[in-house]
Amino acid sequence: MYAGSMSDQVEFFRRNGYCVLPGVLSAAELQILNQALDADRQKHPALWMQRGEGGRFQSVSVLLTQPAFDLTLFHPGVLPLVRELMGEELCFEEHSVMVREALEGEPPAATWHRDTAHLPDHPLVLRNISAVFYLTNVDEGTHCFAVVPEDVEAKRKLPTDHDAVCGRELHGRAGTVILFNAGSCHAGVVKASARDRRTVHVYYGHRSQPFLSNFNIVPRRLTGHLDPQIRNLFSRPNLNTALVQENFP
Ligand SMILES: O=C(O)CCC(=O)C(=O)O
Repeated sequence: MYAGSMSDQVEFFRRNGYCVLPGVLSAAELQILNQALDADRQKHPALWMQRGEGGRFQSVSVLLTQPAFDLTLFHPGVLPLVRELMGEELCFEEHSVMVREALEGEPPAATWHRDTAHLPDHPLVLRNISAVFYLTNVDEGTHCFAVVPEDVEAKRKLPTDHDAVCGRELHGRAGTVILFNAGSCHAGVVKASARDRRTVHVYYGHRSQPFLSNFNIVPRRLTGHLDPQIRNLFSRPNLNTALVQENFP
């Protein structure tokens, strides 16, 4: 079930730079994605980068190996709101899947940061938006995503500080999606936890802006998708994807 109407979510996002969408993924979708994640870590361990932080593993390659993850790129419970917030120039930027493993003992300090700059001329000063899909339950006792709320007026001053005094931990059941302005200060907060936390991270941007990163190669089933609305999401490829398309027609 979604909390509130789309206009409530837009207003909350305007005042805070993020919003929480509970119950987006069904039990069946969660099962498919968790199984695909397990299969991928088993089959392609070399693609899961160990990124420190007490057991952070992340793959930017699952679009190549596990098409099940396509549903996180244009989920009907997420994409219409993303389009409403971003506008019609919306395009895909980046996709990754992360596991933060269970951890005994002292957790590392959170690394607060902003992923991108803001876009001064946009109504929400929103250059890039990120959707974080929780594939496992996230609560006080698990690793979690946390964000510093910031309203549009504050964002118009184009802040760059990493002040996390007011950081807010966002908890939710598996299937919850967090949408946040990637220019907001945020962190993964690691806890001493008996459970791992699994997430999918999708970034979107504007076609008129330079691409955000060069991590992914987007497969042809997406760049050539039969649905023009979906195909359009992939119409401003990053350099890796453009080179593959150009040199391997
Ligand atoms: O682990 C998390 O929830 C946050 C990760 C993060 O900050 C990032 O990918 O930029």
